[in-house]
Amino acid sequence: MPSTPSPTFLLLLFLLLLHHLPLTHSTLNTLPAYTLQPPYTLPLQTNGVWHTSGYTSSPTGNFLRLTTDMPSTKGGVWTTSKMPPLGDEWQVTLTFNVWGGGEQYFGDGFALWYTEQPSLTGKVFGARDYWKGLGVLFDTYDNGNRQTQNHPFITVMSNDGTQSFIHGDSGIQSGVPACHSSFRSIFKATPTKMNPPLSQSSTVIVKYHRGRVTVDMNLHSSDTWTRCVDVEDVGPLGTAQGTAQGTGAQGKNGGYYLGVTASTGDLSDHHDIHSLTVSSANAPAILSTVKTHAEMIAKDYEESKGKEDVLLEVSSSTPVPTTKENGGASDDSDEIHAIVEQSGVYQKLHLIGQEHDVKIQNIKDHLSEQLKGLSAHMVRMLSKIKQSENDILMNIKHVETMGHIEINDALHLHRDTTHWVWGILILLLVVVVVFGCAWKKYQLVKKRHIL
Ligand SMILES: [Ca+2]
Repeated sequence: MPSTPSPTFLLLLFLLLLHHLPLTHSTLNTLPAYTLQPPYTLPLQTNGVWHTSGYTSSPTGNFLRLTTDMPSTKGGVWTTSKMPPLGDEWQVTLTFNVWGGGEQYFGDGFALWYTEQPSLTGKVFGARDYWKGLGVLFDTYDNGNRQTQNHPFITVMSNDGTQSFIHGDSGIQSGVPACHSSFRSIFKATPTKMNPPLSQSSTVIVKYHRGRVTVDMNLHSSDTWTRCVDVEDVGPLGTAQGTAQGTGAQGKNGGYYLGVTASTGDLSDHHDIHSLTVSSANAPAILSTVKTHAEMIAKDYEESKGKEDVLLEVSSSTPVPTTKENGGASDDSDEIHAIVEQSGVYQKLHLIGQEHDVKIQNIKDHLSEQLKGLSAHMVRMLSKIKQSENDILMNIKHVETMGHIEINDALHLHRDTTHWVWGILILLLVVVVVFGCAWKKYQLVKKRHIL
């Protein structure tokens, strides 16, 4: 971030920001100081606004992992102090992934809290029971119906400190609004596959408006938003009147603590938080002020510099000229710098850049998974080929062994047969010679008698 960006540069930043701002939440302004977004390092670099607890980690820096897929863990991320008063209309947008190797049984889940006190541990998804405030509970394990799991369920529970969240009761507490929502992904080892892929994270928007709480879900980066819960007459939730400063300002009528917690029990899952944004109608609408000041300062700056290459100038760290004509501009520039920093322009641009990084990382992860799957397949194929080769060699050896025995037997038999034949032949030869001699002698005797 340049230390002394020029007014024109600020104006360009502002216009770029306006281009990227969601138009659907025009009445709500973001409190940038309370935004959670990658890259993450622990401890969190959020000027002390957020802190993590328990098993929370950030293996890649692209998300906060509240729990890993291992039993009996708890993790969370909470605001260090109470939120500024959010007024009677505010919302929290949370992007996340819940996933693990369990195909039928998994748990326990996570929760988004807006409560009077933070809670770093407890039996309700890593936070304590009997809380005061709002809990949006993402329950992935049906404690009460273990034969036919019907979860995950999302439950909205406003509590005055006297109610207990019941894990049993078929997993859905009587009288407490809830909806079924398949926000979980399953990792299958064989074949290696994530379904749905982790690149398709889910997003929930929890909105409070004058006692009405709505929960809207976008599952796995789809094009569809689904109204999950819509409940009226939710009690006051730290909504005392005042002006949210968006910079951690406190007041005796301040709001509640905001937090996200997760837990695992006998069953487990990864609970990953990608980003969190808080918006409030009570937050100062400083963007229009920024625009007015930015336009004014940019105009003065342009007039003072003529038609030079402004973009080239502002890209350098050259300070804004402080001539007599621009003295007022310099003061305004400091003011606009402060306002822009408070408005979260830099943070928003940084977020845009990070979103691209996250998408690229997701593509890399996806390709890596595909490669791993292909590699595993190749290893299995090579193993089968090797096994077939061994079988063939064994068969050849067996045939050779069998053939050797038969040939030896044949040769042996042949030798035996030959030996017997030679005896007969010699005997016949002797008989022939004797007969020949006898015949010759007979002829001589016969010839003498005739003569
Ligand atoms: Ca449960």
